[in-house]
Amino acid sequence: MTTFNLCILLSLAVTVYCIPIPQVTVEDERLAESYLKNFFNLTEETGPTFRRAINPMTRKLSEMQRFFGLQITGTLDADTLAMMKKPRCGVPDANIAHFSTFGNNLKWDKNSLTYRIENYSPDMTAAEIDDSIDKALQVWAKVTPLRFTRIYSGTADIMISFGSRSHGDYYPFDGPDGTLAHAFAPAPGIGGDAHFDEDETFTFRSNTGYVLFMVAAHEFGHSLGLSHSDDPGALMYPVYTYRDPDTFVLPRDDVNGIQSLYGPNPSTDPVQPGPEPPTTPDACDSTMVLDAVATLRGEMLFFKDSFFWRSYPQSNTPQQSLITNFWPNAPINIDAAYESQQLDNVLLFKDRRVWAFSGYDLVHGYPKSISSFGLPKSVKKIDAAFYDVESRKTLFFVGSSYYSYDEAKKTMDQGFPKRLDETFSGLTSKVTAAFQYRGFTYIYSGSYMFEYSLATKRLYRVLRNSYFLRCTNY
Ligand SMILES: [Ca+2]
Ligand SMILES: [Ca+2]
Ligand SMILES: [Ca+2]
Ligand SMILES: [Zn+2]
Ligand SMILES: [Zn+2]
Repeated sequence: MTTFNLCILLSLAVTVYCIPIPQVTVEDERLAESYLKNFFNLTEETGPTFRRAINPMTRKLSEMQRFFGLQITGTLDADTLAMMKKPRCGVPDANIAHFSTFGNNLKWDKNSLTYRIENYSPDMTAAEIDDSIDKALQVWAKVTPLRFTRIYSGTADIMISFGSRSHGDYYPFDGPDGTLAHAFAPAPGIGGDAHFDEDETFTFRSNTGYVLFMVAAHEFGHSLGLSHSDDPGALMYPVYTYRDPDTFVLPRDDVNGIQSLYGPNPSTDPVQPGPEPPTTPDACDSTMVLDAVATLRGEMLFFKDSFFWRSYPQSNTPQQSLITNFWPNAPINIDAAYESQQLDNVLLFKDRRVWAFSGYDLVHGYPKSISSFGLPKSVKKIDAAFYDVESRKTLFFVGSSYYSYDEAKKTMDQGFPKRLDETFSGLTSKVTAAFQYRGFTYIYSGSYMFEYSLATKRLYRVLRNSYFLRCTNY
């Protein structure tokens, strides 16, 4: 986990100081080459190469950048390198699409499958491993006619084992981090089997180490016939993300994928069908109401549900991630966010609480109550917030009024709350998000965005979400 955090910070640092091409070491180049070979089918170059032809490395880098929603540069830039260093599944990212299958309708031709746990990891108790494996299979059984029976000897359809480095197939593991596990598509023999890298530290439910339930649920998707998805909210996204195993619900993209192979669960209770599968917010949805918008070291962050998009000024492909992928301790479905340039922190608000992050780390002493700013106790939540570079004040929007906080003195300014329309002409309904960018102040109300200059107190334009958060369907 440490390396993971470190390299993300590295990518941030590079963005901050605007170094266009990071120092790429020989080691990084070697990593990139093996990553593209393993996961994007990069083949060794043979025969004559022509100077003008597109270098296969460039082509595969672009393919990978497209899959992960990174800026497509075709070069080994900092964000691409950071993505390559994230812990992930060992199965290649063969097809570029939302949920995908292995092709040729590769699936089990029976709905009753057997599984066997061949050995245990010392990381967890046997009971915890049994429970994690069982729950991971039930994730898929809940939404399909598939049923799983455990056997204790002989050969099961899904043989489950822990091993390190060379472990009996042609796909050796790589030591700590990197590849966490891999599994084989439905077929006799090794088909359907799932292997876990014993050099990882697996856990039952803590967010230090890798939650075995999450890794196993993903691998069993492969065992049943699913390939990787480019939907960052999908369980079948190739990169590991911590999620709370107690509240996990299989996302919509994965439900669609597995049901395209096996159909729905015939025994789902039509009256109480269980929680609705979560869907990933779509930047192309023009009616979307963002939860919050903030800047972070020159980038723009757009928050919605469990997700946020990062948008780099020089790029028009915003990258979508789970909030917890960046800040494992952060809340989701937040109310407001702003960047404190004084402290170099980003602050996230939800209900009466505020979290401050420095880079990717929760600042000591947080979460705190929002009354620590001096807001009256009657304020139960903040609708939006932004930091005004000119006056060094942070404005907090609450209902039809707003408060002003002095970042330097750390006190609330006198004479507030003020009515919204005293300062922001034309703004008649509730503020949903706000931020400042390149001298202009953007106040969101629903899916509309009002562009103001605080210096001239003028409303310039009324824009749509898509002005900054570009829809990049291709
Ligand atoms: Ca098998
Ligand atoms: Ca590994
Ligand atoms: Ca909001
Ligand atoms: Zn996978
Ligand atoms: Zn293996």
